Amino acid sequence: MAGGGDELKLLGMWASPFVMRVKLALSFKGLSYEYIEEDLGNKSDLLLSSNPISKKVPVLIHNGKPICESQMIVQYIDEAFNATGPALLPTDPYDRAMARFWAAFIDDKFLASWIQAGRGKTEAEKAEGLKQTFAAIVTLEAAFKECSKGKPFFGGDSVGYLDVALGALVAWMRTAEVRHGIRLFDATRSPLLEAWVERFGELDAAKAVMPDINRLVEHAKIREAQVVAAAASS
Ligand SMILES: N[C@@H](CCC(=O)N[C@@H](CS)C(=O)NCC(=O)O)C(=O)O
Repeated sequence: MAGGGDELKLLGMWASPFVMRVKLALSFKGLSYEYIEEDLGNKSDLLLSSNPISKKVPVLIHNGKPICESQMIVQYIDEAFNATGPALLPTDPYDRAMARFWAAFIDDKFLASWIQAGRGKTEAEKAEGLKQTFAAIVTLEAAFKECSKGKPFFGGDSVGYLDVALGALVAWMRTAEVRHGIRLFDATRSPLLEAWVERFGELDAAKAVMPDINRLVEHAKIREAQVVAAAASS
């Protein structure tokens, strides 16, 4: 599959931004793999046995050995296939630490507040979530400036670990724009990220794995209705 006798299987769900990270990393590295779509309402035995801790996708199975958690998987791909395609993590230890730090920030601050903006229990909670999301974007704008060192990507001249971590959310950002008219990266708040998001979306390796936005919009509507119904019945 991946070449050199390696067998790679990815357990995923098409709309998941976490799965998208792994697809992007494999795509940028030029690695081939078998993709297995999971029904998260009826998880396969392979998923349950491969990720007994959280039972979530993505799971990458390399020669029979499962790796879980999107960020760990992308790091693993970069290390296990360091001779294939571009390096994703920087080589300098300090820059590597910074890339990992900002990737954690993307999940713990930016994504967490964005989820609150969409799924908060009250309007006030949602508004607070959106406020925190915009604050996180301003911080990420500064991180882009620091990591890219004036070049087009977080990784410099070519995409790196943070481009993958944040790039996986691009399709969902476009979906939010279509559904709610909210443009997260814009010229006033984050001009560098606004330019980055366009540049990233134009990459062939990214286009190859990005989900269709209309399909994502429909999926998001259904998910939202399910969340509302679950909240009403609890
Ligand atoms: N921190 C995990 C999050 C993965 C995650 O939340 N996956 C969702 C799909 S987007 C999932 O598998 N949900 C099924 C469940 O919670 O049972 C990662 O980065 O891989």
